[in-house]
Amino acid sequence: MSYDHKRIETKWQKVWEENKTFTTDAWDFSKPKFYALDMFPYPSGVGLHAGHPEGYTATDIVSRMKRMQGYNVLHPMGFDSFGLPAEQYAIQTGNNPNGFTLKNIETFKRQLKMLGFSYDWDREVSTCDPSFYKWTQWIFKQLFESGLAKCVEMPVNWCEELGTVLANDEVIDGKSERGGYPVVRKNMRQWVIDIVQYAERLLEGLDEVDWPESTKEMQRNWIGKSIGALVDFQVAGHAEQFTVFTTRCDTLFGATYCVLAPEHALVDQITTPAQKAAIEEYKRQCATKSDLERTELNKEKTGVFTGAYAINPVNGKQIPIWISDYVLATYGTGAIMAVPAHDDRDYAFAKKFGLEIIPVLEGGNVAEEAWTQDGVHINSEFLNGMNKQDAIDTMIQWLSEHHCGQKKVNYRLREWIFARQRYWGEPIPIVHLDNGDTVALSDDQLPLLLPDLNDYSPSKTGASPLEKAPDWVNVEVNGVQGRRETSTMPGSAGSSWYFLRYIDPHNEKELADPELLKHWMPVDLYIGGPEHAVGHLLYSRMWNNFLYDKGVVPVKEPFHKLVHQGMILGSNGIKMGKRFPEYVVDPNVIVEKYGADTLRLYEMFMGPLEASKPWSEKGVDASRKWLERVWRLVMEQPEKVTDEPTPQLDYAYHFTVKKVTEDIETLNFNTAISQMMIFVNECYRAEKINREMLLGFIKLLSPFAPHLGEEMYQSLTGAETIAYESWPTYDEAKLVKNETEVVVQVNGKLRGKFMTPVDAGEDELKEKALAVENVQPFIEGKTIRKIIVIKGKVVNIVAN
Ligand code: ANZ
Repeated sequence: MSYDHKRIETKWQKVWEENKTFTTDAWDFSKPKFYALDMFPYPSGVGLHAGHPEGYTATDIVSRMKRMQGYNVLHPMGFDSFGLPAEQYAIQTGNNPNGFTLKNIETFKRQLKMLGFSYDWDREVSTCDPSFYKWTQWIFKQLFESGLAKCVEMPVNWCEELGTVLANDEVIDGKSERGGYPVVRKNMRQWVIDIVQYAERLLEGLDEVDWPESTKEMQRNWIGKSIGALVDFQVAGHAEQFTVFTTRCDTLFGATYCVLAPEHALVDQITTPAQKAAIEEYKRQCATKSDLERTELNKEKTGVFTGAYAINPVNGKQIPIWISDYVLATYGTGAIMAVPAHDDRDYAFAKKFGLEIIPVLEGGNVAEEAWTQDGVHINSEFLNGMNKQDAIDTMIQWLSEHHCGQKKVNYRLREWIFARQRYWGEPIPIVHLDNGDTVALSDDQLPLLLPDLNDYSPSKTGASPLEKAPDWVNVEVNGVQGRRETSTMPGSAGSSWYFLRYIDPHNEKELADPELLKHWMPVDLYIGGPEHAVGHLLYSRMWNNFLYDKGVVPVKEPFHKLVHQGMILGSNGIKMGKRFPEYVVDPNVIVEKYGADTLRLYEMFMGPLEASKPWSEKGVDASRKWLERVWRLVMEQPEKVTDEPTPQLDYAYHFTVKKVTEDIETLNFNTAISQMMIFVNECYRAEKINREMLLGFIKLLSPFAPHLGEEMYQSLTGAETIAYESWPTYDEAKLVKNETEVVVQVNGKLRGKFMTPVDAGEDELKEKALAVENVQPFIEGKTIRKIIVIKGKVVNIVAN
């Protein structure tokens, strides 16, 4: 019988499903635990793409090996099912996005099952399912009650086309990440989560985890810790003062003007009548620019004088106050002291507008450019002669003593905007009472379900579609009338904690049983795309740290080891996706034609897991051919299999067991496959194969090609499943190569070969070479002129 992938794969998927082969008893603490997690997919309308199986196969291989090694493995899957695409569909069709989402989830599930992943489907979660989002709302409530979730007036990224506010990581070059629509800054009342409170913890935690260094570095940069000082400036002739954040308070004597962000609250109050029109016009222009555009170093500096002056606290000098877009409202205090002699942006600005430049550090030539390196302080009274660090310390001391400043650690990390003016998300379980109070729903009112609507579209003014359900919006709490919060949570809400729910997905009393959480957390291996490096992977760390503080989860860091799979590129090396439909590889088509085992094997053989790799149909074909070769070896040559030892395969077998085991552990799947290929070649060459070795090899292969593994194993042993058979072990003693193969040439042509101890001497090799059966006819009746021996490799007989 030839290798019929359709028959085998359908058969085993049915067996696994019917026998619940991969159901995990989470309460079985008798074995060591292993939690292998995939980043769950967003169930889009188009189904799986070729990129999904890559990471999913990797965790599946590890999970399957770990089970065979005696671990109790938790390997779940679910769906990140709230979000914009389903919502856009709802707006276009007037249907509730729920139905569309459920249909997509069914498609995804069918495809995931078709690929033979060993998920425990009894643990499936879906973030849009009320039994799940009840707990998302519950966590939000804890954050609210801890003062970490709050409603504040703040500048936000407003996308009119999508009718919603976007997080910083969803805005690229002033356009929405999804759809590429223009995004402007606008002040709005927003729910935010004060992730900045966790900035220091999030930095510290990075030292504990086994993550790619590049991802840790991205998180560090995103958090952007900066140690500096706050300095207060009085506005001349006004009662008001403003505060600047500076990392160089030692240069205060060189501050010759101040700049407020155009959105700074003080601008309108201090602007003189003469400057009013110019200031207004400038503010309007700035609203359309992204932070990135605004702070770009090389761009022409722009700005407008407010007409007001600030008093430099250190010398009482009056210096002009400007506004400019190079100062961001959202960083530091939204105001700076400008030291043009020692800062490039300030220098360019001062040059353009003819502002004073006073050097306070030795070195450089301020007539030409800013001096941004270190130097001894000059023109700075009590700092003169000091180096940078001493001067900073002295100045902070001076500022504190004079009550006009203090040391300050600042983070680039912003509050996490936690609201969307959209329908398809978790309702925020909050009521704004008519008496001015803002209250959370009581636990027994959770989940707060979404109402059905006739029209799901957002409004261009920023009002949520939920406003269209007055029966839902208007409520009474303890006799007080109020209105429900109508914005919904962002897409990142459910994904910030889903890994906890898998551990105890049907618990109705708690988010998960504390004892189970204690046993199963942290996740041992988490695989997913690098695009989540600063979004999801930072948010979920914050929630987990918060839940740790609340005593809900047992560890601070949720993901012990993290790996990003590389991108699968089109065969021309271009990223596959919507823009290049001709290069999109549909996993359905590959599975139909070649089988899931071939697809899995191929995606693991393409190259290192973390590298980007071009797709090649030839490569798929070659993977399939190799599986057929394995099939023939195991299934079509019964006479080759023996219970006797086959010492010539000892080395190859034991080395293969060692290599494949270690390579799976370190996720070097491509080299594991190469080694299995070498072993199969050895088996073809050998006359006989010991049965135990053959079974051991099938076990090694089974995590990669599980259907084929099951089928071959069953036909040799009658076993019901290979999934919990014990993983092969190797004998260290057999890893010493004591036999080697020597080839024999006659007049340079290959004529035969023989096995010999690695340390055999020259005479022994010559003698053996001459005795090889196949060599005989080529030397018969000839005179042997010379025999050249390369030890352990070749014997060349020269004869005529
Ligand atoms: C005076 C000064 C003198 C500065 C000097 C630098 C060099 P990091 O390290 O990134 O935290 N700054 C502060 N708030 C800002 C805002 N909202 N928008 C734009 N720039 C802002 O940078 C801190 C420095 O960036 C601060 O120190 C401030 O300029 C500027 F020789 O103050 B400095």
